[in-house]
Amino acid sequence: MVSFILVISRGFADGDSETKCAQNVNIIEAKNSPTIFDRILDGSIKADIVYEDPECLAFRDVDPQAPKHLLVIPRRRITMLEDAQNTDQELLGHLMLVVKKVAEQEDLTDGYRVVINNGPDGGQSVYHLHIHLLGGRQLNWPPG
Ligand code: DGP
Repeated sequence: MVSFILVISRGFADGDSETKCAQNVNIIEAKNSPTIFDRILDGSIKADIVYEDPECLAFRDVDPQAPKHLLVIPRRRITMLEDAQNTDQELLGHLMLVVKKVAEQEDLTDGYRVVINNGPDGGQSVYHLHIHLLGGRQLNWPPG
């Protein structure tokens, strides 16, 4: 009986580690490939840009999850939050202040939500760090 349970649980563990392994390969590939945001930054793909400065860009999300859904991205690529370094501190602080500025610009006077998706479990799909700014409706908690 004990060995039966061990076999079953080992089976699940192997399945899990295979999935994690495939995810890691995908992340390495994603981190080493250009992203769609590079093309927005170089102007080869159009975006509805609402703010820009020498450090960053803010534009409307192509697949909005709220009446107002914007993305703030650094021009210099950091693939994901977990790859940020101490030397990125000033840039990260700047991005947060730009989020605040864009929220004011978009008249989000009743509040808003700021989200960074990190990695597969966080739902990150574009491996160029970006901050989601969502507002214009009551947002639910917890998020899905
Ligand atoms: P995330 O899942 O956190 O990696 O969010 C990536 C977001 O990027 C997602 O909400 C959709 C948005 N997005 C993807 N491709 C484009 C695009 O070509 N243009 C714009 N404006 N947004 C995009």
